[in-house]
Amino acid sequence: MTRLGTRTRPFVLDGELHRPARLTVAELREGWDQHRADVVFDCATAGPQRHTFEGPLLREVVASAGPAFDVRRRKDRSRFVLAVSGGDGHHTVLSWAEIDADFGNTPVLLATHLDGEGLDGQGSQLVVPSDRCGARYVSAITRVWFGPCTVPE
Ligand SMILES: Nc1nc2c(c(=O)[nH]1)N[C@H]1C(S)=C(S)[C@@H](COP(=O)(O)O)O[C@H]1N2
Ligand SMILES: [Mo]
Repeated sequence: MTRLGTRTRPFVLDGELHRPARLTVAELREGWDQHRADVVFDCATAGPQRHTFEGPLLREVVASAGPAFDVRRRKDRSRFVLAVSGGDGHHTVLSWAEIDADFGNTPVLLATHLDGEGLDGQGSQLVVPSDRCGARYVSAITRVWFGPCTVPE
C-alpha cells in the first residue's frame, strides 16, 4: 500500500568525498549496523522531549563515502566539518572530531526509526545524544555536506 506523503526521496551526501552518494532511509537501514539511542533533549519552545531512535552511525555512513582526508593522521581529520540540512532549510554543523572515535567519539545517528516508526516517509533525522538542546536533531534531512573548515587569512 502506498501511503500519501511518503517521501522515499534520498538525501544527498556530498562534499570532499571520493564516493558521494544519494541515500534513502531504506538504504540507511540495510547498509550499516543499526544502533539504538534513548534520548532526552530540551526544546526552547516545547520543553523536554524523550524519544527512542535507531539508525546507523553518521561516521560509518560518511566513512563509506570515502572522506578526502588522510585517515592515518588524526591532525588532518581534525580539520573537517559536516553540515546537515533539513527539508525546511534549518541546518546545523558538527565537527568530524565530535564523532571520530579518536576524539569526541559521540554516537551521532542518522535515524531510520523514531519511537519504533520508520522514517521512510519523513526522511532521516540527525540524533546527537550528547546535546542538551534539540536544535541539532535536524529532521527530514535533505543533505549532508562534508569538507574541511577553512579559516580566512
Ligand atoms: N528540519 C528541522 N529539524 C529540526 C528543527 C527545525 O526547525 N527544522 N528544529 C529543531 C529543534 S529546535 C528541536 S527542539 C527539535 C524538536 O524535536 P521534536 O519535533 O521531537 O519536538 O527538532 C529540531 N529539528
Ligand atoms: Mo527547539
